[in-house]
Amino acid sequence: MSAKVLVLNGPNLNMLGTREPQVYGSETLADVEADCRSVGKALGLAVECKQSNWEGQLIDWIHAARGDFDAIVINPGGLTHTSVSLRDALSAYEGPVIEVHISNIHCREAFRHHSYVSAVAVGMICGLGTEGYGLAIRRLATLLKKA
Ligand code: CA2
Repeated sequence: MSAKVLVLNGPNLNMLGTREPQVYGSETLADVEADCRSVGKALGLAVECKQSNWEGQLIDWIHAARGDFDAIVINPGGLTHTSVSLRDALSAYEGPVIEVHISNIHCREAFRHHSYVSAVAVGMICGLGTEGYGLAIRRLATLLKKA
């Protein structure tokens, strides 16, 4: 049976491709999710993608992922910089987590420089555009093979 990877996107990422292309590129969320599924398929992983604008919904999905998904890729959007609760949920998840940001959060406003999530992730990719998601899935394929 294929290992399962959950790709989570947080608040406002449903707006991808509709505004601020200079920051977030021109791909839509549907494009990004299709790319994640296709990278996963090529690596023998089953990839499921979900997006919510609600912190509690993301937390519920992370709880439900325990025992169901082998790994998580998450772009928590603005919750990255604010949410202790999201970090606590990820910390209780037993599999590897990779944090992804489309933009380079360190080149932006000071309030984006700190992430509550990074400390509970095996790694973080930022500033590589939407390609970061596929790269995160590649790394998880390596980690899951080793496990
Ligand atoms: O660079 C990233 O991926 C971010 O996680 C995106 C968040 C931002 O708050 C983080 O600091 C960095 C914002 C997501 C908003 O996405 C939009 C996309 C297109 C149009 C409007 C918003």
